[in-house]
Amino acid sequence: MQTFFSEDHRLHFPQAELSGGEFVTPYERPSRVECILHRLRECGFPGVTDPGPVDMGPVARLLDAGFLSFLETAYADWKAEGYGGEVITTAMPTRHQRMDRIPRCIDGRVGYYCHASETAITGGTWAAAQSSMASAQAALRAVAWGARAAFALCRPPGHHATRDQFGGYCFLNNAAVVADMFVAQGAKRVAILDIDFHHGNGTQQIFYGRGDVLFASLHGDPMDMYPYYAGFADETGAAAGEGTNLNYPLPPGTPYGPWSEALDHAIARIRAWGAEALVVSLGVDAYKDDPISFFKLDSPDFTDCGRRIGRMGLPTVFCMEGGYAIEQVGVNTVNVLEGFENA
Ligand code: 5XA
Ligand code: ZN
Repeated sequence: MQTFFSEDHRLHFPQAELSGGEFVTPYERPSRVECILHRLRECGFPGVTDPGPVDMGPVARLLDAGFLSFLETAYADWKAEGYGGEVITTAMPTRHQRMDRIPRCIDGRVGYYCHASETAITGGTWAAAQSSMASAQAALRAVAWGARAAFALCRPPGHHATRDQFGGYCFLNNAAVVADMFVAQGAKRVAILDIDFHHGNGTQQIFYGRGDVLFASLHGDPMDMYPYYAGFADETGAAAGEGTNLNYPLPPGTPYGPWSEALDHAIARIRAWGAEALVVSLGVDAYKDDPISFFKLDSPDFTDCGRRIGRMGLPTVFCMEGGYAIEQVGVNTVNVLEGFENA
């Protein structure tokens, strides 16, 4: 399986993340992908290919134009205002407030286009997010041209980014754009399977009203875990999308047994629905020692998970999402890919 990856991910490395009332070094850091690349080499995966430039056409087709231009100029606008640090919001519109006005000032616009203040925008964020999207698009092209599967080693990740909001370390929703590109190329039904520990609220939002893309997510119960305000089992889709949104919220301490039962259930639903192509939001933060998560999967479980996904027999694009246990993120990620290939 070919990997697509851009060195430009390094352009995004904020100094700090607000976590537990303190500024800490962001968990989502460049060394994560170095560990994955190292493990890919160790396991004899074929070379890593630079994706080339992003194609903003499919991105602009799916996402909000105002949001995209905000992301492009946010850091420059912030600096032009005279601010010294990185772009971090201090206020967001909440219930009882207006959502129909986009403030003129940069502080107000940051809050309008953000849903979680742990995520900072730096001078290199826009270029890095575009390069991450380019990897996802190159993986899609490889599969469209006949490969059974491809791995987009995306950084920054994407699944929390909605049509018009960033947060949860995500800016552009890579998996969503890939799924929409599959549809644009003629697929009638595309499934997104999100195995990251966190609910993919952004992906859910983008496809909630659509019947051609099914979204299934296994994640920490939002009663106990970010993103808190989405990811409940009764969110099943709306209008044409009714029945095509499947959430599997699971409690703290969930081990592989019940997790894999939920996975099998999601896979059975995707099969029965008749998906022609699959996008996997590949996070490995369900790992037992992940520093910001609470499931109990062990490294061999990721191999088994990959095997179960591989048995679906679908053309598949893997898009990297989360996973922060630096010493095991490479092993766990590559275990999924190996399991898939050996299915
Ligand atoms: O999948 N999402 C993540 O791993 C990031 C969660 C950020 C929580 N503050
Ligand atoms: Zn995650």
